[in-house]
Amino acid sequence: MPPFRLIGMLDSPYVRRVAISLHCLGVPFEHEAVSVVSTFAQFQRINPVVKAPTLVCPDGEALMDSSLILQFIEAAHSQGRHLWPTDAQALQHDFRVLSLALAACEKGVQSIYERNLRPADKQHGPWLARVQGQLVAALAGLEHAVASRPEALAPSQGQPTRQAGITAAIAWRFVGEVEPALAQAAQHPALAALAAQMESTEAFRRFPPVGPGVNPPAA
Ligand SMILES: N[C@@H](CCC(=O)N[C@@H](CS)C(=O)NCC(=O)O)C(=O)O
Repeated sequence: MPPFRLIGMLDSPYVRRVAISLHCLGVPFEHEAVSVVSTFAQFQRINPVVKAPTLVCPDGEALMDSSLILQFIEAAHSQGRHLWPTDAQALQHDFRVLSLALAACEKGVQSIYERNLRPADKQHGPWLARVQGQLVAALAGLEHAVASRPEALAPSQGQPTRQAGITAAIAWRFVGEVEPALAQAAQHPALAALAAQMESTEAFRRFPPVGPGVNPPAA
């Protein structure tokens, strides 16, 4: 059977979290760096819905949504390995962290789509301000949530072990590149420290957030 194929650019925080998590879970996969923007038609041939990440299973069935992909992998293909705590209170906290990190990613994506894909004369300032305000709130909540239990989310013996820590670190790096003025390390010291620890692990270095970003397709 061919391995799983992970389709999408690693500058997408969603693709990157799936790549790093699959690696940490010991699940073999092939990564195909296909962009939803600059190589839309190529992506469409793999998955007509054009959502990154797409996970093509060995039988050809394509799955979407990073959280669903990871839920499926941990349920069926990780040989008992998982990236979640078993204690109910710790799990609740990890879900809080993950939800804030995913919200920050979503608002970052909306911000770049508004600024980079929409023609300048069609951009809507109040919408961008709303999105940026939500992004600031998500980062503030994430900083607070990470600061309350930094050690639990940090890598252990050089390995990421918690999905919440992985995605918080990826979100921080992503938002820092998309909206650097909003992601200041001085205001988010716990998040910046967690991300620095994560980015130095082998898993994070193996899957750096490279890609063209969300540039408009060539005219
Ligand atoms: N909730 C989804 C979000 C994925 C997402 O929005 N991916 C972007 C790339 S960063 C995408 O597919 N954009 C193309 C589109 O939505 O048309 C997930 O967790 O996978």
